Amino acid sequence: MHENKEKQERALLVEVDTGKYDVQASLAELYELTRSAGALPFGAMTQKRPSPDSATYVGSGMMKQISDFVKKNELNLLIFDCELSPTQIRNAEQQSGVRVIDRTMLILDIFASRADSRAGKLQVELAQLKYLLPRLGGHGSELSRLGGGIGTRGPGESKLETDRRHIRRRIDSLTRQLHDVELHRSQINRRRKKNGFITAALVGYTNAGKSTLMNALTGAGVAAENMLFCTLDPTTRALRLPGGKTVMLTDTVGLVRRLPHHLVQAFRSTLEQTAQADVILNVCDASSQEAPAHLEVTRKLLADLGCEGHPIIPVLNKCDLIPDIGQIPMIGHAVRVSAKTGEGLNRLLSVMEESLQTSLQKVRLLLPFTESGLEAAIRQKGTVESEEYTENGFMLTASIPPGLSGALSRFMLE
Ligand SMILES: Nc1nc2c(ncn2[C@@H]2O[C@H](COP(=O)(O)OP(=O)(O)OP(=O)(O)O)[C@@H](O)[C@H]2O)c(=O)[nH]1
Ligand SMILES: [Mg+2]
Repeated sequence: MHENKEKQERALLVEVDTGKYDVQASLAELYELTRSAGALPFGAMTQKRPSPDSATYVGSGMMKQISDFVKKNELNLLIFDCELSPTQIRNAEQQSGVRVIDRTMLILDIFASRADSRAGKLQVELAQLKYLLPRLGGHGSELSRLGGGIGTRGPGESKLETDRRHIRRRIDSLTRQLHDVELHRSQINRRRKKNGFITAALVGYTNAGKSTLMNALTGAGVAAENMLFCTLDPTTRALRLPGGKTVMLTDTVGLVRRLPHHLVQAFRSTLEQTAQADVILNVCDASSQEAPAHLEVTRKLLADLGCEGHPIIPVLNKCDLIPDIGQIPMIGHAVRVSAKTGEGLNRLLSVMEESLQTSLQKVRLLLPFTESGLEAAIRQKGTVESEEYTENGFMLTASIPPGLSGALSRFMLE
């Protein structure tokens, strides 16, 4: 695994404001990301320009200011809030005299240090190599910057070709291994579904309190900390709803704005599984100004992953941090909770139960006698209104949750 473990680095954050996104919010997030990666965010500089400079991203005058600031304050890292080209990295490093990384490398680095499971490690390494491959220029400081032992000095052209081939082979091998791991996971998932478990998932921005909520609801003992991307690997625990139904609740990887494309790709299967849950809890930090935006970004991502018809419950967490109830943002039918004090958790469970009930879809099915597992699943997760034996199987009229409709679609009548 490629990991950067050095003594604490002192970083200057660099932002170019082209008017395309909210610079203040993005910088605040970059600050937290830097801290979570173990570096000290010493300061930030922002430049307004219509578009980034092709040579150094910021303009040359700004680059001079940055270099002076770096020297004066003895900083040793520049973090640009964007994706840089190899040329921009090289130029900025030459002019500033310190190491330069971009937002994507920073996030990949955090993921690398957090990845714990086999799948997590494969996913992160794959994202790192895919990011690296097109950036292997002729100057070749990129390989050494990851300290991955693939190649450490500036390679000549033929060395570079060997590195490229090596990386492509590794990407192929990682993709294959990941495919196997995912296959295994989806089998477990399917078995859970067949066994009639209702599934629920916690999604939302990193640091929203998903793992804390998971622990409060199930006593799972998942690590929860004030740092970004604390959780990478999904954890599933049983949870009993007041009406007696058991739900399998999954805690999973958090999001940030402008999540690097390769990471979304690498974690796609994890996220897709989340989107297939019977009920989804979209958790946000109610004490953040950004709460409504975070809920919306998450909702969009879930829609992209194909969660139509699956109920999504917006959850405003950390309400204990807001002394005045009037200050808590009103967002649709969001449930207000505090995972820390336990406030609102009972109500959350009732809302989960209600939405599971109302999301049921009435269907008529002809189920072959061999599908007794599915029949059991229908009884546990939904309700059977009428049944009849026929020559070809059970004829059922039932209400089923969205999570079952995929498995049952081939047996539905009309
Ligand atoms: N005051 C307060 N703090 C909370 C609450 N819930 C979580 N926290 C804190 O928020 C921080 C992040 O909590 P986590 O549960 O790790 O957040 P997460 O959403 O799992 O984060 P990632 O795994 O990084 O995606 C921790 O320091 C928690 O103690 C809450 O209801 N109130
Ligand atoms: Mg977590």
